[in-house]
Amino acid sequence: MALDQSNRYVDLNLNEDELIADGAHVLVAYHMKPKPGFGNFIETAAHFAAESSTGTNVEVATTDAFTRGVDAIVYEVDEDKELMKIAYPVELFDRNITDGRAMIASFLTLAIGNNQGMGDVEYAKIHDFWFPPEYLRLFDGPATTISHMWNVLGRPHVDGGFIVGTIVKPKLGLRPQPFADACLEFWRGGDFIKNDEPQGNQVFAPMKETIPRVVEAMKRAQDETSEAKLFSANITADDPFEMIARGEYILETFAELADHVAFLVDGYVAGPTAITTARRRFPNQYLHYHRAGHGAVTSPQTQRGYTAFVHCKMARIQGSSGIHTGTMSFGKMEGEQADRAIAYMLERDSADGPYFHQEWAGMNPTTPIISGGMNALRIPGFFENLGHSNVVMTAGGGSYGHIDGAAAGARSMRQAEQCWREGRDVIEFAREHHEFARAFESFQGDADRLYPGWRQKLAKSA
Ligand code: RUB
Repeated sequence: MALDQSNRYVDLNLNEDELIADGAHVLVAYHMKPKPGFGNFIETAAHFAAESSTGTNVEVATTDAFTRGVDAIVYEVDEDKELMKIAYPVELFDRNITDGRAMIASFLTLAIGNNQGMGDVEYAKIHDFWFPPEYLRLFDGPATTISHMWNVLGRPHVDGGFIVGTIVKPKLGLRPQPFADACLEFWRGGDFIKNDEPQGNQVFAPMKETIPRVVEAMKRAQDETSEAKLFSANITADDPFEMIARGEYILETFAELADHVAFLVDGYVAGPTAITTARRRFPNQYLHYHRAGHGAVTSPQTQRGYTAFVHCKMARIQGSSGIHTGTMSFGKMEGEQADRAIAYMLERDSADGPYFHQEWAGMNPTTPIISGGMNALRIPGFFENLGHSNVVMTAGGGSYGHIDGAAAGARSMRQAEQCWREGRDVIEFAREHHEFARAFESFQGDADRLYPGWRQKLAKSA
């Protein structure tokens, strides 16, 4: 049986409203379950708070009065709901020696560090957290926002609307020219292309051969359509210097089109160092946080780690201009309609999480990037659920899988958003919009599921 530390690390008299008004603590809400055969809920929670702040599994002689003043304290528990809330004094978190700023790595190391492997904890997962204003403002936040892209596209910088995007598919296996050709084809109908997250500098598609051809494709697409086009280039690497080298090469190669470039960083696998490298070294570029791998800790099937909501909220704090938020059950990845709360937490200045209300105090917003199995047929329902379309949507299969090619796929997505925005009947709208109608032929499984009887209804009008 572990040492009972609840006298020191638990204080159920602490009041959450007062903690928030005082602004001296970071608050974290976990779902936690003690391992059978060890301590009860309170004892385990106390050990958890100890291990996540000033303590360990035994008393240590070096603890002094100051140390006790920065203990993390369990202030609320509900064993039936497996809920445990912990207040972490802000002083616990590491600051940069260069500029005194805060870092998400330190938050993670404490709030979701050693506690993930404790022998007396069956599992624990962060479901929400709250940063006080004085701590929040020590983080970078986004430098550029979706307004930057709307400006480049020549749209209003507020409510500039839907950005139609894709992911170059196949995921891997295109050589430089076929890759650039795939870009050109999509850009004939769409706005924004991102590298698929593993695409970078493969030997069969070296960056220094691929990027110049992408620039040519962008110029040609812009000439043909008289519209601006955007490209999100993957600069992810283990080594920050490699990321910088890639970023500089890409900007130099796009030259006068450099503001049409976003930088994609695989922020879950490469971590906060990679995000911060891009945020600080390239503050003029739109920072596109891709989250491949996050399901290992965020999946609803995983009882450890943190939720997708928590992950996305951290991405805004770190300075991501946009992050993938999932498709809220309308695409191919896990998710539910209520995940729209993730989008609201990213875009608003004041928003509710599952446990805490966060005031962002003017920190720039982060764009929800909607991706994963989307196509035109899924779009009207998606926007109905979200309530607005000021987002980037990237559909790989939904574009390159369109029966008439990627340009038609892009147009079908734009039409689908228009259909929702104008509140039109989907079948009637399809009768007047060829590419949207052809999306029914292209994605017949979705058509049957979402619009039963579509074949007869569309044929009737033909
Ligand atoms: C999209 C794709 C992306 C996912 C990642 O391709 O596979 O990597 O968006 O998921 P397609 P998420 O459009 O062909 O499905 O966006 O949830 O992080």
